[in-house]
Amino acid sequence: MKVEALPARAGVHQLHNYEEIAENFDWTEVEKEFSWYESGKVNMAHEAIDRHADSDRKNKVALYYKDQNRNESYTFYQMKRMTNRAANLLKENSTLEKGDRIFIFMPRSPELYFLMFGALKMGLIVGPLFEAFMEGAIYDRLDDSDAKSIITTPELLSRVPYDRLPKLETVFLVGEDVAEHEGHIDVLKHLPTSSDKFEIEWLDKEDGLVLHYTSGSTGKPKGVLHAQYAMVQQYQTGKWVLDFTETDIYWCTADPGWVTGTAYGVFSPWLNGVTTVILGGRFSPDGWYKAIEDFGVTIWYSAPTAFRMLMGAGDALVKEYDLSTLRHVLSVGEPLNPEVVRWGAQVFDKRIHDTWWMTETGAQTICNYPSMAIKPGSMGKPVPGLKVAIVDDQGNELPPNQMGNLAIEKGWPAMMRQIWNNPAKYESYFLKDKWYVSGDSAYMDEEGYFWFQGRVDDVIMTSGERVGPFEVESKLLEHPAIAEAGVIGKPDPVRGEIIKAFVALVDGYEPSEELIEDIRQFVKKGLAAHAAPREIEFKDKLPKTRSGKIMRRVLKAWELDLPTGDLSTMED
Ligand code: 6R9
Repeated sequence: MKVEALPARAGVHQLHNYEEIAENFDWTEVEKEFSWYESGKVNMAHEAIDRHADSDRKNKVALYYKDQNRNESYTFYQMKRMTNRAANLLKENSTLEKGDRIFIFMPRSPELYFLMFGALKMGLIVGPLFEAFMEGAIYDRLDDSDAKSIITTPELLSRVPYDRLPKLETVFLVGEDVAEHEGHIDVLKHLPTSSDKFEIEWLDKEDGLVLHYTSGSTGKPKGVLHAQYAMVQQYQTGKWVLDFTETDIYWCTADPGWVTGTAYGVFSPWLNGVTTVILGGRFSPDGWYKAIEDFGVTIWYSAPTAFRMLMGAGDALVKEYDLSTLRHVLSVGEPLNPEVVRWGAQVFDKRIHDTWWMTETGAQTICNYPSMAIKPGSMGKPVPGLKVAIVDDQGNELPPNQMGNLAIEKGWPAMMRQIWNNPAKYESYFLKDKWYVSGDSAYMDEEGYFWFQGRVDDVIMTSGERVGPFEVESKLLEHPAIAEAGVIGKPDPVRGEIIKAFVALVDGYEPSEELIEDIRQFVKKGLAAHAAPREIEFKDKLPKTRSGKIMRRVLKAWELDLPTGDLSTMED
């Protein structure tokens, strides 16, 4: 697919000379922006909060928080005091020390962020968990990482199997009715009386920061460990990609259980001293548009599933809100369907800028920069200072337009530093001791733009034709009756594989043989005959991760009657 480049957006000051910067970029230039460049004393919480609290940004709002019951704001100075209180509370009520693992398992709230940064001030490694996790998922993560502590709520406590976790010493409980006893600490009781002065634990730039568990296509979830040094890339991409300026109001919709919710929910904006909005509670189209209007959001970072759900809620709803403050909209997590891009341009008058990265990369990697011409459907170009290439299975670089493994040259600032407890697994990601192999397949065009094709293990081979499930799903979504679509290859004795689509219908449509035929013809005409699904099955809902990715491996397991594997990241 060859699409004309769109013109660059006017008036943006960063990365106008992408080619030149990308050619010679040296990350030590960015290191100089941090106080540790001189002092050697590193701590994310200092750079993200205290540094601003001790500067002209002291009374600038760091956090706007809103949910059904609360609507609060905290300046950088207030964040410094609250995170100091949290750090003291954690320290005084446990044996926690630098490098110990503490998990956070609770719904979004200001306290979640006080405690997360309080833990970072103590030099702990923080493991964020989705609140939807059930007991098995909690057990696997805490057990694998020998966690010493967890922060949760009385409502979620029953899912923490502390009797089976001998290393788990302290449970911090955030809620109203807390039965405090040995090892169970009532956070809201102690927080107001804890000292608001705290001596930060100084770290080395290679010391641990966050531990995000993520599930692969097989096996148990693995713990991806990031170092403090990730802040260098998280900070700089905030400028280049998110286009942060001093007056922006930024909203990243991701939960901190997903890497996007830590790296770009709080780290990147706060490293840049930018005001951040956190919305609690569940997704609702009205609630989301209202948040943009109420807070005057200027930069909005979300995900394709969310955009698709907003699209499904209809254009009339958009018109009920004043979204005129929005100046930059971005997406991550899944391929951004051209249909969604067209819709965004139409209703927000903004092109949605796609960004590609993954838990393991720790920060944005391939992006559409605001100042660069974009090709809809392309993930964009590599972040300057990173070398990204398409390689074959032996690690040889492939020429433009050839599909292969999307790989990144080892050693970028935010690269994961370990798979917890599993060095062999960590090593297995690298080819020729040079390339980190992402597991995604893609190609690069002559102009250096990267095009996503699929997860390597999801690509379908049907009658000798290679079909990316994403392409078919995108086409299916354009059909008026289809709300969600997931496509897999189903083994077939004749064709190798056939394409099977699982679809959820828009309200008001009913499954029928005619509809199946209509959908098939729609894909045939719109895409290609060989890409039309031979089988179409209707579902009320498709299996998705908490971060919105359609779980094709679950569809495949259903289809083939195989065990579904680890489902801990699945939406409830
Ligand atoms: C940040 C995050 C990583 C996987 C990645 C890829 C998919 C992410 C994408 C995209 C197409 C994009 N992915 N961004 N696919 N276009 N712009 O999502 O991390 O949860 O680890 O997922 O998500 O398949 O390999 P993570």
